[in-house]
Amino acid sequence: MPIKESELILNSDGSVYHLNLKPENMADTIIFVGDQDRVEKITKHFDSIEFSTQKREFKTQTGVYKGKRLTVISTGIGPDNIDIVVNELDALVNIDLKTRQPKKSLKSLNIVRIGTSGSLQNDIPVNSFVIGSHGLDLNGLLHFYQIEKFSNPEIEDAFIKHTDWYSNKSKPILIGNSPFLEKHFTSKKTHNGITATAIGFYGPQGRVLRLPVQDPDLNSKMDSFAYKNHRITNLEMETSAIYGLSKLLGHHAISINAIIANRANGTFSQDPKKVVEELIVYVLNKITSL
Ligand code: R1P
Repeated sequence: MPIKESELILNSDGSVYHLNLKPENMADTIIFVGDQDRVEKITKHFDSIEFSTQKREFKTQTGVYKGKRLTVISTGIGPDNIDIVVNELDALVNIDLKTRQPKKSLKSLNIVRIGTSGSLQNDIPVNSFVIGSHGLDLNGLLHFYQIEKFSNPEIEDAFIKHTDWYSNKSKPILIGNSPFLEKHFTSKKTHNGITATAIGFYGPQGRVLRLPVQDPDLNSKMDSFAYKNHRITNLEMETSAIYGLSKLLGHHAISINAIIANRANGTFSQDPKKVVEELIVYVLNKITSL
């Protein structure tokens, strides 16, 4: 049965609904950034740019960097946007948009997130890079899919117990990264650990302006959580969704965050633009040999 027009929505030019992309517009190796202004901070390093488009917060450029064809796309803020971006990118490569049927031979994309994040650990300072060994879904998105086979119940249960997780919130789910991408991007410069992914910036990350939060101690409980050699290094808003949807759809994903705030000691980078630029150069240097 073809996928209905209401489920896989195409624009009049045949591009996918939110991303405004056609299959030929995208490379197999894709860099995700949150901020649409970060796209050109990456593509300014390219030798050539063949395609650019933007709809809402989703800005895309495809071009060549040192012989490697790359697509850079901004996802905006939050796991809800990742649901749109990963599903539409997968449709572009793994669904025949004319027949509206999944293809027989499926393609795996390489997805690398270059993000910004707050560290939860004193020993992971501002201006460092963190690779998410796992994404910890604290936001509920992955419960809408059949994610069980990729979850890690032992660590999840230990986390729920350690934090006395409030049962009215969605159950945390822990999803691993792509081990081959982790190996490729790990170096002396990177810290590796669990990246927790929140549904919001203020209450869901324990920031109190005028509203008290349900559990004011949640960040410090996350900071002290340990399971075997795993600990939670940082908190942001996209990684678990990227890891979970990539696993489900058969893509490889890694999330690398520039640490611009340290929530454990209250410091903020004096020059967040510089650390993001350093992370861009770091990723570009390594991505050419993928
Ligand atoms: C919040 O300010 C945003 O910044 C972080 C969070 O995950 C959230 O998207 O990442 P990006 O800089 O990649 O957007």
